[in-house]
Amino acid sequence: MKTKLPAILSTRPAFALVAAVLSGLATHSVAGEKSVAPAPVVTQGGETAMDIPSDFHKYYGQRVNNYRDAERMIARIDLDGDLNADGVISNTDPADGGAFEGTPPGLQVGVGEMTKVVLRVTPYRVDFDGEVVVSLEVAGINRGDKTGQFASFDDEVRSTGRVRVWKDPAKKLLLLDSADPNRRYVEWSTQYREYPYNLPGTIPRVFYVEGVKSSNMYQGDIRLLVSCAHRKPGTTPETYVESRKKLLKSFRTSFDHMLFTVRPQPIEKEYVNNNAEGVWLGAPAPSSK
Ligand SMILES: [Ca+2]
Repeated sequence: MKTKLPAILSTRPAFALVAAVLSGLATHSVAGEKSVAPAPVVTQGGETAMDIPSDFHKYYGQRVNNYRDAERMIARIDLDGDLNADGVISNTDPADGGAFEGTPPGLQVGVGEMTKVVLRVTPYRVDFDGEVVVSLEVAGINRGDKTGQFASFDDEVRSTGRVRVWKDPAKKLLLLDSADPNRRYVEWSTQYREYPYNLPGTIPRVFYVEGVKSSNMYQGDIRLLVSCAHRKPGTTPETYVESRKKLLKSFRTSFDHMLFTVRPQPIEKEYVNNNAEGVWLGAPAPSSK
């Protein structure tokens, strides 16, 4: 398994770069320590099929010429978080988005800590019948296997970190729990006649990701996926979950994802605005050095 890593990692430069840095750190710490209690081995792991959007929707990979065919999407959807841990979620700062969202470790949250994530939906069209469905789902990634899949749900829960996703910072409304098979998917839908005008009241603009159990094998072992899709009239939410993955659709499903790593403790932050936007909750106050 380990001998395959370099080949897998070299398929994406960002992976290779991060892996090189991490392996350097690992070597250094091993050389300097003797009698430290064995800590969980958290490594970069390999890139998996779950790091590529085509695992979610085949249209992405098969219709190359339509890759940027925005006209076939109902809306653009975008997840943003404070990946560089400075207390600000910036849609224009490359350090808060782009490749960093999909490269381990992704967004790092400590056990007992919560971080705000922003969901942006940009409507493209209004000329359709049916509903617009925005979904949010969580899954663990097996970085020891190219498919990213685990043999069983129990295996996944045992092997990965655990997050809960809340709609509010007071933790009153739970949206997702990666370790609860009944709380891995949540959706919001809106009728075409109202869309996009009722968007702010229907679809959450922000939510909060809480670290519950640390990632004990691989970094970036939790994936949060958002999608925006068209649901035809007459489709029930029950049949929709499977039917949404099929190829023949009136509109393309748009999606975005972000990787998470849960650390045993929160990482130290260097806030540029004293966390004025409440991006981090439950994190220790930054040191005054
Ligand atoms: Ca930031």
